Amino acid sequence: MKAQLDKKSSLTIQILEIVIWLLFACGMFFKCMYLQSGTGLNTAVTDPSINFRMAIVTIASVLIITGAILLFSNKRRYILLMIVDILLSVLLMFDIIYFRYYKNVLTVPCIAQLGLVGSTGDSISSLFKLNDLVFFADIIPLVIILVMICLARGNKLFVKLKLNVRLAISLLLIAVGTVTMVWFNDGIGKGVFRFDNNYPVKRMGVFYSHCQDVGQFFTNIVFGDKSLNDDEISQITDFLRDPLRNTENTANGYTGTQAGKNLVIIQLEAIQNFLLFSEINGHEVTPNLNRLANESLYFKNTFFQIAGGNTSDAEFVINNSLYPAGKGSVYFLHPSNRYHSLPLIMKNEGYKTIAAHANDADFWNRRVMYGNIGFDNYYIDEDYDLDEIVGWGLSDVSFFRQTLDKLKGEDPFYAFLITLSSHHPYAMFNNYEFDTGKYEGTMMGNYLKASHYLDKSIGAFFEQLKEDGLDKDTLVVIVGDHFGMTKDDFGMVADYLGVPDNPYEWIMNQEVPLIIHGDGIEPAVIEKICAQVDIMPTIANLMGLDSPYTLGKDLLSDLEGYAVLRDGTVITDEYIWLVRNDTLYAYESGEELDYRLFSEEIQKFQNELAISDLVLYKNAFEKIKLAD
Ligand code: GP9
Ligand code: MN
Repeated sequence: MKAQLDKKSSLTIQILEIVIWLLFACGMFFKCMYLQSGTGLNTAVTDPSINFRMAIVTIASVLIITGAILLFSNKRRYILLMIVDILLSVLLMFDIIYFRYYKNVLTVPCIAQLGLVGSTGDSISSLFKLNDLVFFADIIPLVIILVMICLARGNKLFVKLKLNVRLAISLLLIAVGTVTMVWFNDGIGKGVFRFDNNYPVKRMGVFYSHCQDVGQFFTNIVFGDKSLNDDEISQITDFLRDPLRNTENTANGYTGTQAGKNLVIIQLEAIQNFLLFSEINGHEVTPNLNRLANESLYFKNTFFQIAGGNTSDAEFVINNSLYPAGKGSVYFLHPSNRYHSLPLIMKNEGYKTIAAHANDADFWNRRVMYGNIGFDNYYIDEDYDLDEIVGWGLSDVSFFRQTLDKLKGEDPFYAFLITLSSHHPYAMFNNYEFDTGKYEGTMMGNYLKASHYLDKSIGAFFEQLKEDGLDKDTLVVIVGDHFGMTKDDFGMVADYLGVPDNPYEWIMNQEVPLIIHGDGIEPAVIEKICAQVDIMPTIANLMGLDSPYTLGKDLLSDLEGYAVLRDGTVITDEYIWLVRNDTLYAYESGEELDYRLFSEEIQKFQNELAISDLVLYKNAFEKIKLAD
């Protein structure tokens, strides 16, 4: 009788053991599928079998993980299973939350900087969806089965598997998984996709992508060879010395016309260009920016170029005319490189250089970076009287008022001012008085309100600039840092603009306002494709300064306009290569074109990213000096 019971319970235990592994492996697979479909990364594009392919590589990677855990004996096997399950589930959940804002899964540089970028709690919770709890749906059944095994075994929480059985199963799983992964690994990261962080996820699944990212972090950043070979040196110098880009050849009617003036760059938080000249219920959302655009040089097709460093990436691109790092924030990754920044150039001209942002000094590692790129002073929250709080901190109105007071008597100065109030998710503007009609109470409505508020602060800034007698002697550049409405919320933007909600309209609207306002500058609307990387050489030209180490181009020269985004997307007045959708669109009509038509030209444009990466990863400006 006892023997029979033992036999029965041992069978139950074996079945339960199998159920555990199936639950773990199937659970992981479905979690990956939830992530991959929830992010839209599995949409069939060039390769129509992409969904099938993603499923197979995901199964393969889950087999490898499962096989590796099975290598461990007895109790350790279960403990490890639970730890791995929980850790991977947390990782996948943060992947999807992060993706909803940044449109990339997490990378090591991003994880490393997470603890350092506080105050993002509201944004994170606004991106979390209840469905995301699915990542933990298997935990309770797993615990129940473990308890059942434990009870059936007379309180012993493990099943002894013979070493040879364990080894055989686990090596089989690892071998099948590895062979499949190798089979499917067809040279990812080459050609027109090589800068797209999502490409490895699409081709090889999310776990492979994380492993590749960890490998790249150690090989490029931690143990990377910082020496430059001759080929790398000439790649950089040939590009910078291109006679077409040489200041002497690109001198134009604007060259030096603003020389000697103060310079103020205002970087607007999360303001997209579609807001300008738009109306809701008959009211302009940005009346002050509209007026300024009409009175100034208004570059109406300017694309932002940020990556994982958001505001700080925009600051970096604008002040250095280099691209940000492909992953993470360049402010955290390369804060002590040698740069030929705008503040350093201005400083050499005898300007006082000031950065101001009424926020924590160490957010985005600004304190370290600003010191290195030549800002004499950096005004932070502690330097202001926090007399009016909006959202994250000091209101933009008060920020501008107090900053202008600080600038009195400092001229000639270069002041780089970063606004803060209009920060995602805009919920604090819910009760702000600006009628947003049918969008009232929605993210879109609050975004319109936040933008209206910021616009009001810009109006007040210009009034005070005039009152202080600085308006004639100051060149003011206004530029947005990045998107305000995430890609997932583009439906509301499309509705607001009355355009279809599709990837072409989305990319066409990833533009920020760029306005250059200065006494004596004739107003003009510039239609050419512009990018944030072009701002520094344009300002340098207007102020009559040399900026030979810039990757951007003077927007007032005859050079053709184009924008290269950090993921390898290329925009010209002819086409848009939208890398994340693997689609080439005609710029004007949005008609789909065969990307092979332009793939060589696209790669030529993308090469600027490779050059910028060399400058960052190898600290190349420490080693390269262009001949005078
Ligand atoms: C913090 C603020 C952050 O100082 O600039 O902006 P973000 O990068 O989150 O847009
Ligand atoms: Mn920002």
